[in-house]
Amino acid sequence: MKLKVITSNPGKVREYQDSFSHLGIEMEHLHLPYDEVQTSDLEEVVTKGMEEIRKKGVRDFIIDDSGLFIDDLKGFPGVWSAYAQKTIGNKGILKLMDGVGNRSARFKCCIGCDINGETIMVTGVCEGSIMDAEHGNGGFGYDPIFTYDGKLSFAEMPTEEKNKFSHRGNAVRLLIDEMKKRNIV
Ligand code: ITT
Repeated sequence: MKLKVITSNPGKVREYQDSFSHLGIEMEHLHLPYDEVQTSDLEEVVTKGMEEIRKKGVRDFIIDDSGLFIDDLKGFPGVWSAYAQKTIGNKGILKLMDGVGNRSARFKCCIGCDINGETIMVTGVCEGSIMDAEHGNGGFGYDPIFTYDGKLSFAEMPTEEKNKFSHRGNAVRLLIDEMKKRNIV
């Protein structure tokens, strides 16, 4: 079985490839830009994105909308995570966190999957905190400043290890459960 991963982000494709390889599902990277509606809801972005992609006649695909939510910044960057990463970047986030006592944060990942004519939507969360500086060269986006265990950043872990604990890894496990219930895998 083949699933298209529709994203501009090759890092996401690597993570999906690692998560699905044991099921014999092959991931194919497809660049197909779709509108990411401005909303406070990851699920809404995914629902609208899936509608738009289906209208183009594409089937059997995955999209995900993810974000980093920092408690002391009232959930910022949250749904503006892509914009904040492109503009202020990790250094800008660290600056905003200067002197902040509570560094708790969570990553969320909402996956929308179109498969065999069915729609599956799941959301995975990973609780953690913002580190004091950037650590590691792996991963992508906010990985160098996020730690789930207070020790290593996601950028210091191989993909396989990040997937064990990450928001996307947790969302994929929920997705696979749903696929099993529907006898897709
Ligand atoms: P697509 O929308 O094209 O899939 P994107 O990178 O813009 O790719 P998102 O909108 O889902 O993806 O992500 C919002 C931001 O959060 C973006 O800057 C990502 O790099 C970052 N991000 C998402 N997942 C992440 C992860 O697992 N680790 C670190 N940063 C992540």
